[in-house]
Amino acid sequence: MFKKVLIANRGEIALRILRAARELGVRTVVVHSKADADSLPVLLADEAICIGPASPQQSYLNIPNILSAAIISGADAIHPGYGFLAENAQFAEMTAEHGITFIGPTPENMRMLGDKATARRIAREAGVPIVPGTDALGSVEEALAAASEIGYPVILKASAGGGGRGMRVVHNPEDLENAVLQAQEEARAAFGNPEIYLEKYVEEPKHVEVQVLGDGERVVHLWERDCSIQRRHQKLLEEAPSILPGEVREGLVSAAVKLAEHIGYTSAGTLEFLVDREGHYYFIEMNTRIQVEHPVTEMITGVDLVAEQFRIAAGEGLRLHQEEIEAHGHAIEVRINAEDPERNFRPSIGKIETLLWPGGNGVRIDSHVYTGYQIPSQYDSLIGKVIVWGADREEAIRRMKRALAETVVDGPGLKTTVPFHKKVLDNAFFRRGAIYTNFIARRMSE
Ligand code: MV4
Repeated sequence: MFKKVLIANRGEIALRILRAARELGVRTVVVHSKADADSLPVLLADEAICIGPASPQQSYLNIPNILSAAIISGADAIHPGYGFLAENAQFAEMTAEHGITFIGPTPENMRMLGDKATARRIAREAGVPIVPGTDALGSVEEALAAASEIGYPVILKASAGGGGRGMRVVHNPEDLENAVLQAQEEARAAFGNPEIYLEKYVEEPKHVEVQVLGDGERVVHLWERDCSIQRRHQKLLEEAPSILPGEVREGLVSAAVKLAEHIGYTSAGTLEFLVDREGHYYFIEMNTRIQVEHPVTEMITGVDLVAEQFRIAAGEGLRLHQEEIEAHGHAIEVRINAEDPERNFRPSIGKIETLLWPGGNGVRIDSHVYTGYQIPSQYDSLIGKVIVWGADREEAIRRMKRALAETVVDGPGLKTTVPFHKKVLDNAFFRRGAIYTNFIARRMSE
């Protein structure tokens, strides 16, 4: 196992990684920006190193400063968390060049799956269902031909995009030429790569993702999560397992393992699928990182995914076997964001004056905030996650309602997503599992 890990992230995930490291007996170095000098992971770490000013470009994305901090502190591994440098193949490569282990997938894994058109090709090769569509588009004519064969609506996606960025839905052939040109231009501006591809647009799908762990030789799945409850591609509530027939769940997880095995995937990864009303599932993209919503999987399987990332990176191999991974009960996570749901989820920064997290049976809190904490304005607005486990979905919902009723996150002008979550939990469509990617737009807009 490693002696000392550098945690190249902030907020709740920095603390989550720190906790796993402590339990494994690995010393911790937390790097931070000036704005995060009094954050909880910084206060709890064995060592903390300031790597730059508040702006992410100059701190959490500053590769020379992060690598210098790792070398100076004598870290033998770096955990990137999610976001920032987590899916940056070049950063992983540079880390290795300095004799430091990157706790995550190989740079090759990241490059192959980071390009979404390539990820589609790999899925097809592996025999995993993908949405009817194209490889990288060569011309407008090619797009027109493909769309007329597939049928409208279609969706244009940037190969270098992902997570909903750079997508465009097209409903008829008259609009396609302009949409292609605009999508290419947007992709060039946003990602420095104009390449786009086309897919059939799946209407009102469920968004279901499969958690996998691989060691380059073997892959296991840890079942799936439903992440349909999102707003503008920001997930708000996630649960495990999904509300799907057993055969569909079995199909999804075996497709995920097939794809991940096909490329010799290493570390924790998530394969995203769309599931339509008929229960057909289609692979859309793979995330080569630990995800925000990983705790719901940990709650139903009892596996510490971050600790497993450490063990795999340390060369201990995958110790889990598929037969021993059992899913029990139901878990739900809600994201507590410093945002005002009454004002279009506008970020609401401020100081936390009163903080009371829930507790009791089956409740887990992953949060880096404390009483007196000033929420910095430069980063995402996630201030914590409440995760509950119940014997079944009903119990998990009741427990989450109980937990949120105990929760107090208050301060001058501070608003959070807690009241919104309470309404979701009482929504009749949510309660009967009628959740699709349009749930919030369709069922929660008064
Ligand atoms: C789609 C789709 C419908 N059809 N692809 C959005 C996030 C990105 N990972 C892929 N996304 C979508 N891709 C086809 N062919 C609908 C979405 C989508 C969506 C997906 C998951 C969760 C929320 C979503 C909200 C709107 C659209």
